[in-house]
Amino acid sequence: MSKTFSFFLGCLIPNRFPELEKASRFVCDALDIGLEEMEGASCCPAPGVIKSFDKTLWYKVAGRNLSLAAAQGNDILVLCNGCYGTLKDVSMVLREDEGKLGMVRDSLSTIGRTLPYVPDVVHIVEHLCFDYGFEEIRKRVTSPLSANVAVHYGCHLLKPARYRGFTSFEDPTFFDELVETTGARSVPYLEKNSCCGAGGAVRSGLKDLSLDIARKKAASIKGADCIVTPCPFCHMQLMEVSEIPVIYITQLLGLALGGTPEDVGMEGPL
Ligand code: 9S8
Ligand code: 9S8
Ligand code: COM
Repeated sequence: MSKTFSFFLGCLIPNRFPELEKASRFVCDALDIGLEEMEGASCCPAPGVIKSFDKTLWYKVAGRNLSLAAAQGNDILVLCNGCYGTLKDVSMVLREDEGKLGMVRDSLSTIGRTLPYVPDVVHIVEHLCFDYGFEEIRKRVTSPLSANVAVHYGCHLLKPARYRGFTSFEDPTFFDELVETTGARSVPYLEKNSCCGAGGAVRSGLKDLSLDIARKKAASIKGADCIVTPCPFCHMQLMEVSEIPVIYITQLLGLALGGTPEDVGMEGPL
């Protein structure tokens, strides 16, 4: 077993996209990545919504989720850019700012919880690229793919830059490289680095505008067989406007690692 994480699912995957959970468990199993369930985990809470309205509440609720992982002695693995944008960023702030750490600890003590240390938080894409490693993944690919893929990074995987030391948000390549370990080819497109339009509560508040942004993005994709996402929120948004299939990174990887479409929650082959 390479490493065991507390597995944070967030809201969208259990409620709308259980197939992304299935595919992610398949990939972690195939790569020997250990997952421990986080019983009692809540919404991260979503950065674009709660952080914008009540930052103190945002720290406290995220702190409670961090405390569940700390009780298991693990770092946290997330599958969603939004969950990463909250839990990673709060984890970093609490390690830098004793005042905020004290505030969160006081709040946790009122519900009988503690935060003995601040767990690190990693996105599954970050873990696979920078810790697990492309070489190790390539060794385990048994069914190479030949698809042309439009890679969508989303925002929170790349920003804020001060907490994303592993990449540049101007010209990131790590996700493309991960996709290409499967044999697929990442194709360039004009709006590649732009937002899907959903985040920051734009989809909830201004749905037409939000979908216009997504349509502009999807329309700039040429010559791809599918879009690959690292985020269930982007996933939901792009599915609504895309003429080509939208799949999640662990679905693509799962197929290359020998999974059947059913193993990765797909109705049929790519
Ligand atoms: S949890 Fe509640 S709404 Fe969500 S999926 Fe990702 S961000 Fe965190
Ligand atoms: S949803 Fe996921 S990460 Fe975000 S804010 Fe801009 S892009 Fe789509
Ligand atoms: C986007 C999450 S992944 S949020 O809308 O910014 O909270």
